[in-house]
Amino acid sequence: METVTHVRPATTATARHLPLDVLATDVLSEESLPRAWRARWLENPRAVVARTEDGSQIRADELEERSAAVAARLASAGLVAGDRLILSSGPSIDMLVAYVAAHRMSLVVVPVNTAYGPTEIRHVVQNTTPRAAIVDDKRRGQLVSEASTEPIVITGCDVRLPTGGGVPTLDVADRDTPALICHTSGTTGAPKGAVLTSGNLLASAESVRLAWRWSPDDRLILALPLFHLHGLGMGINGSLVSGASIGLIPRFSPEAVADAAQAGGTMFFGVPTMYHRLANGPHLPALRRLRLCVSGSAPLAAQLHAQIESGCGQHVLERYGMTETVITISNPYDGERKPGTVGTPLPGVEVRLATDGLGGAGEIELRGPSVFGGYLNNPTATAESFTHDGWFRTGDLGEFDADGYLAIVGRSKELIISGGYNVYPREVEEVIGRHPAVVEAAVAGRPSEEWGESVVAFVVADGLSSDDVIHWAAERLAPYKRPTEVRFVDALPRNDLGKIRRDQLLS
Ligand code: MLC
Ligand code: AMP
Repeated sequence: METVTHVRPATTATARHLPLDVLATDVLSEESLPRAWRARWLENPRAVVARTEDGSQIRADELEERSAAVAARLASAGLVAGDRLILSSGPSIDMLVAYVAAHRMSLVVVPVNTAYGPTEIRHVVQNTTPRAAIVDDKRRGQLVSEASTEPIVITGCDVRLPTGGGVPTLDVADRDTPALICHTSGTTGAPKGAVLTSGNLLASAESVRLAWRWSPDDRLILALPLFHLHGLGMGINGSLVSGASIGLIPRFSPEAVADAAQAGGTMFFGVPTMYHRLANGPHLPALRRLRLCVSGSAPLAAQLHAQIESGCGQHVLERYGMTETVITISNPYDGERKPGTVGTPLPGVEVRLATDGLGGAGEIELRGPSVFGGYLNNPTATAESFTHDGWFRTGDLGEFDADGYLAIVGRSKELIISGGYNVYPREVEEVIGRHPAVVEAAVAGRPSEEWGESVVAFVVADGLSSDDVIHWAAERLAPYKRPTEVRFVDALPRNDLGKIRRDQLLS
């Protein structure tokens, strides 16, 4: 059947997100992240930009000065604008300074999950050929070094490198300057590096700043990891362009979030698993004090939404995003926040659905200033991820309701989301399939109240136990990717072409 598309005009939907006193906006007026950040620092140099649980903090003027000093040390070590820099660290003020320094001197930051092992690290290093890595763990530094075929500078987050060489030019990035490469599988295949420009990141941060009325008075409770776009692109970039302050929580727990709320936090951003844990423990009422609670990265069950509302009065604002597009669709700050929907397009974003010609659900396609330009060294995958007329294909299926709110109703891509982390079935299948006693293996996501989905492996093998399979996977994959359950089967379901029917595994 012929495919037609239903276009939702950006103008009306966008208008819902803008404050009443904002008639029109250019989310790219400040050109790049460093220029927008610097403008905020100059407006209020004494403002506290970030604080940690142990009481340490950094002011705007200190961040400006310290990031310039770190940039000078990186330049002395030979790094120049455009070089790629791996950043793999738990949240800390030093890590924030290093991140800001990298953007100020136009390096391209490559965030790496701190739970990655040798194989995962090798893939990222080989794909991005970084000139330097800033890591908070010696062993991880060693893995990066071993994976690199070129000389590479490895340093801790305090960046204790000698000074005295070249002084880099700072804050000259423009909207087209590559700023971040995040790894994701997109709709198919092995992890690819999505290249986001400073303009992409600024546009997204500015649009959520406006839409969520983010102000210098805000204090964000940030317990997300800082190697994905939720924590980094929304939490850090959004706070810095708003002139707000960030309360860094290195390890999520409901208690730590409640303490931060009691200590003056105004906003909390989390994945549904975090809300599930808050809602099923004694700390939920502490959220009542907050101005705004936002959920994203995976679907927030309508039932959990209701449970939170009845437990602490918060109408959680659910939004939608993706590595390749940053945050694009959101429920409104003012107006109805509808459970089970992700809302309407943010300023500057256009959304359409590729349907089968009958209307209803279809693949979500996006266009806008935060949508990336392509994958690193992969023109084929880049071409496949855009339509012939330039819209990005998300691989998510959506449906609009009568008010123009979008509901995510499924995925056309092969992806399991566990606790907000993406697990690509093929990566896990390949690892299990390499076990000498395994004939074949397939992986699917089992619905889970706490995790959203949990990884289940279906294995054809003789003489293996579940523990053997889990142990084998655990030694080769980050912990969140390993199966939580193994089912031994005689054969895997296949279609006429011999392709595994993942959709039939759990039925
Ligand atoms: C941890 N574990 C997980 C897991 N996280 N297993 C499956 N899925 C996960 N997400 C493992 C641990 O290693 C541990 O293994 C065991 O599960 C229990 O650990 P825990 O202590 O209970 O979990 P915890 O460490 O508290 O982590 C839970 C969590 C974390 C929810 C805080 O998963 C998390 O920070 N998720 C956020 C991910 C995120 O930021 N996604 C954004 C992607 S960007 P063991 O063996 O040690 O017991 C994106 C775009 C967008 O998607 O729109 O935002
Ligand atoms: P990532 O590639 O890690 O950026 O993950 C992006 C994917 O997370 C999207 O393509 C969606 O499948 C999913 N996602 C993000 N936010 C939501 C949400 N609010 N509801 C449902 N799925 C979401």
